[in-house]
Amino acid sequence: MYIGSQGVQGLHHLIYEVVDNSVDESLAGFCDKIDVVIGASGTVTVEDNGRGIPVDIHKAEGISAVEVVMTKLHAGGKFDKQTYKVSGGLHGVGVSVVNALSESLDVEIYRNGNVYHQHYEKGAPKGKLEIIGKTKRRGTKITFKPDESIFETTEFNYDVLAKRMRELSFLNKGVNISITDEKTDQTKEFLYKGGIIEFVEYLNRKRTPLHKTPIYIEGAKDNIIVEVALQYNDSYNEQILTFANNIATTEGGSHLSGFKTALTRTINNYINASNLSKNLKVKLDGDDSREGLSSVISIKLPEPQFEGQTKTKLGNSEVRGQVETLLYEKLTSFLEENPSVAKKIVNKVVDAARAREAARKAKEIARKKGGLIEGSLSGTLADCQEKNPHHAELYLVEGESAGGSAKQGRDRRFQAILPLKGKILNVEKARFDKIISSEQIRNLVLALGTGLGKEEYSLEKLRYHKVIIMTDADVDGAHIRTLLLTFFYRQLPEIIEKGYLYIAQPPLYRVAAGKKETYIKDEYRFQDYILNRAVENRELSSPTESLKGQKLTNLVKNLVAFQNQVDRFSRRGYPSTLWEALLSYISDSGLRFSDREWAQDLADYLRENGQPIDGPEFDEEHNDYFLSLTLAQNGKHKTRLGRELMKKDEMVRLFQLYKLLQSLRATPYVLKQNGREREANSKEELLNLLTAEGQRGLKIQRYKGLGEMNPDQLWSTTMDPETRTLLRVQVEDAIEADEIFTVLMGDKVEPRRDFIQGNALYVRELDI
Ligand code: 0RA
Repeated sequence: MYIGSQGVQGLHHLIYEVVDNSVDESLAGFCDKIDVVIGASGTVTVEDNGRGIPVDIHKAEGISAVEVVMTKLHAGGKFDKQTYKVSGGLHGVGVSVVNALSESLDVEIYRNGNVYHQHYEKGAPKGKLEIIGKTKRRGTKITFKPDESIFETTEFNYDVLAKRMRELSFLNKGVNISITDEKTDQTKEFLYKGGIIEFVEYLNRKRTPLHKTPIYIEGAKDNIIVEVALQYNDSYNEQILTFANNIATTEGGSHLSGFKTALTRTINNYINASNLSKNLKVKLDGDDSREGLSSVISIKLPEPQFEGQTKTKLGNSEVRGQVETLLYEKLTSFLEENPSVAKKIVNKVVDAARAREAARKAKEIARKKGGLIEGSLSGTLADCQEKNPHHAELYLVEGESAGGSAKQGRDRRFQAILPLKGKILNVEKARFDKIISSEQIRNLVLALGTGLGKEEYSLEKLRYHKVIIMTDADVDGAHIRTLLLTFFYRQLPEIIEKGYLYIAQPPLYRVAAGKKETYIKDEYRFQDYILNRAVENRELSSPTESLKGQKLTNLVKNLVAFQNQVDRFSRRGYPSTLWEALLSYISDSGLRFSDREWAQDLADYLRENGQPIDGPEFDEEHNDYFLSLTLAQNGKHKTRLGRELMKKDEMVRLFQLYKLLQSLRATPYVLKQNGREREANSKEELLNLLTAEGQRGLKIQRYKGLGEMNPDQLWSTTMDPETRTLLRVQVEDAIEADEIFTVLMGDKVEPRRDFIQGNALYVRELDI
């Protein structure tokens, strides 16, 4: 496989590959805008404002240059080797591989005053490169749909992609990169004129930096370009991100070791040269010089060698010395020229060395008490019989009473229970010596078996490969869960990385109809349950049709899907009344945006129906007409209503659903049951009516505490492997995660308040 894997990573690489070509175009100085859009049903569009892929006939091949780029392996972007191709993706395979792995691909090029278009399927051109319109701009737009028969999944992960796009714009200063997910309506735009200096400021922006601006060092030698930015903050965490040719080298490598050596050496020298060293009773080690350090190292080199387990370790040995020398020289002069900054850094480092010494002593005391590995567990853990960690589970349960229920309800053969007494220590605000003197943490670490801290910790000793956090669905539960997540993320990150950490999902609802009670996991299933009840023994009539039973069930399903889509459009500012008018018009007369009269009639019809429509206007890039629609948000923003919108997957789907809802074309709708009749006059009203009817006679309880369940219920709803749902904790975006932990658990109040206010809208229900 050229793209690395058929899993989600390989899928993402398709996007990276295409984007890399645009980034190359920007490195060459011709492009400063790249837009990535994930379509609602699996397409991806990458558009840039570069020179546009050449369209002339390629002499050797006898076909257009675009077609060569799109179909020949390793043709990549550029033909001339002179161009220094820096990004080139992890495998640098070129767009032709993306094309070959795509069900369909469309390329549009804006060049020579023309718009060119060509369509491909599974890598093969279907038709020639054609001129479809006129334009004044330049650039390339590639839309592809990954082949479902090749990839295990075709679901893109927005957060992962957004993280990568942000990274790319930090690493390539001045390029504006945006990413939009039309499935979830998320969008982000990145532009960093300061490059990696801003990257470091970003890493530290929720922290308190020790010096105002990051230290920036750059240099180039033998075709290798080195850039380093660093800034200390008052936390105890080290965050160093390294890149080679825009690729994250998470396993480090020669650039990182050169950096570390130089940093320690420079600071040591500085301390020795001043008279500070007399007051310092302990010797510095490398870790001390990196406490509270945020840094980005980015290097660009002609032939990177990637090694290591995940091929993310830079191998080129010549880089080590180069980074080391450059950093040593420039950092030494920086410290000499900026004594006040130097003083702050040195104080921080000396402080770290002293704290390390204190932690060592605290550990010794802890060890005398039995240590963090062999110590006794003060009787709280109810262990399981299973000794093989693969099959053993540990539940971390909030509160003694839920802990008691869990102990009774569990399967003792493989499930261990550790009840937690109230809140655990917030490790974000504590240094290591304090962490290991906490009783709760000692118990937790003893139960896990791994030990803690550099010298002692070992993942092999972990006694359970499922560690499951089980807390109440209220504010306290969320707080305890966050404290535990903070602990694992900061102190035992490998448990998360290996996928051993889970969150239990107690049911959200208990509904009782008479004596029959049911537990329901989530909102989605709750809605399903209610609507199923709503259609039982009921009949729905419209002026044209009457439905019941399975037909009615199907209709309601489609209605929910239709309404969900309408809601999503509404959130983007489209009027919710637009669709009924638009879809009924086009289901009668078809889609003919190249026909001026048709477009004029459509505009008139929509205006008659109260829609804020302008146009039609002519689109010379595509030789057709479009209308303009004013979006509800602040009444200013306009969008095009034309061929492009109607071709979108989500529009196609909405239209399909509309057709499946033919029986609802005329109003009013009447819902009947045993002579009871209720009326609705729109699809939206009908859905509200069904929801209300479905809840009649039900006792609905939204669940709060685990304590509300007896041991049997706890077992069958939350702990039984056959029926339970567990959420696996994954860190999709380490930078974002770091930031959230810093904000939520750190000691700056301001950013925490902003975070809470900013996210309050996303909280559906808050039980206090
Ligand atoms: C070959 C040559 C030139 C540009 C490109 C390819 C190019 C490829 C891609 C892929 C996505 N966006 C792109 N933008 C440009 C140079 C063309 C010239 O000299 O005008």
